[in-house]
Amino acid sequence: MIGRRDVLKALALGVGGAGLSGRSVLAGEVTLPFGNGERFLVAYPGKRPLLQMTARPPQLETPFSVFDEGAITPNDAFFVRYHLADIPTRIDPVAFRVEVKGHVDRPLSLSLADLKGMGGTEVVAVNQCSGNSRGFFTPRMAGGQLANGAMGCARFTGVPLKAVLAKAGVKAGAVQVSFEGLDGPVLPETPDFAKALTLDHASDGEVMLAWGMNGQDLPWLNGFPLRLVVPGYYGTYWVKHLNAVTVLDKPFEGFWMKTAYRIPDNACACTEPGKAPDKTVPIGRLNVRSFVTNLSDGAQVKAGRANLRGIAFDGGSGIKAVEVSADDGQTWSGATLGQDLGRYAFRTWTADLDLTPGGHALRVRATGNDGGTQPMEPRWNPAGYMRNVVETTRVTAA
Ligand SMILES: Nc1nc2c(c(=O)[nH]1)N[C@H]1C(S)=C(S)[C@@H](COP(=O)(O)O)O[C@H]1N2
Ligand SMILES: [Mo]
Repeated sequence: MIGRRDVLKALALGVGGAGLSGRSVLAGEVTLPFGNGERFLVAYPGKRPLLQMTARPPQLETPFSVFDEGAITPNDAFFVRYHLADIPTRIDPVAFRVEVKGHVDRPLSLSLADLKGMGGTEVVAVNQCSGNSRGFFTPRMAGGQLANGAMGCARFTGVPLKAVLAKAGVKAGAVQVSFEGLDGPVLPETPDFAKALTLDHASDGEVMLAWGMNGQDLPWLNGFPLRLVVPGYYGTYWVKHLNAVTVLDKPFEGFWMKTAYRIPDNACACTEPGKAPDKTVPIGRLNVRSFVTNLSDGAQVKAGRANLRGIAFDGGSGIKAVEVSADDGQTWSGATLGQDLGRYAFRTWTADLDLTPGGHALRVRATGNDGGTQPMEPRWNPAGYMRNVVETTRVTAA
């Protein structure tokens, strides 16, 4: 059934999409607190001004102040990450199909209407790029020099991948499921972006094919009209513009699993700075992090009682506790946790601290229900992934 609204939408997105880069609007400039940190603030279609890391493909970071607005990151502020420059600029949501194929009994070609007919489920989950905060590492490494804005938390609506796989009928002997989107490389030598999950993970009932984000269609640059949502896992698995789901009877060997997005195979996922690891494994779950959102580094504050506010999250065990320190981690006091939007979501917190006149290194540390916590010193690895050091906010009270 083709509704009038759908037709209008296809046209509007087609026109907007065709001029995607041409339509971006320069709205200012900011300097991130590390070398080569100069960024233009650019408004892309459907987005408020965001920090542009690259223009082709668009890679946009969320201004950190947005995280002080609450646990849900607004669609127009949500960060954007692409690997390949040939991103889709025209998609007809009525003609769109996702193919479910490979080691299945009944290959499927599903429209958005087919998927929506399978019922909507929701999850509030954090999408964070593996390289979020990479720009703060020393020694520095190659890769996108991101501050802390390559993360966001949204309410996603979709259908469990489990239900889609059941409809197709997974054949005995299947081991993994791979995922591809509509974007592609500009040069034929560049490997197309594709990711894979084990069949067990793909069938856990939580991995989702999502069409909705915060009650609206997915923003174009966040994967319209369909993306994979892998709660608790790094953004690299959250394939955008998802148009192919392939059940495999042997492990996936593609570049983006076999070569890229791998971490040292040890408990800290780290190496001695400058050293390569002996052995690597694909990156997996988010580690635990926390941030102060209402005070920025270098702020001047009034001496006396200070109210701190922030967010915390982990890979899905849920936040058990947040603590703050006004003396660079010598003494700690507990914060009060805000509303629980689920174990994959940002958890807001507040805390009061007494600040004597003078300089203070404020620290914030979260602990997950699984006992995971944050290190006082950053852990280094050659790709600059998974930074989760206890953050420091230096303020002067007067
Ligand atoms: N099709 C497609 N999906 C993709 C990517 C991509 O390059 N192409 N990048 C991945 C990476 S590395 C991240 S961090 C997330 C970012 O999601 P966002 O752009 O919606 O914030 O998308 C993932 N999905
Ligand atoms: Mo990423």
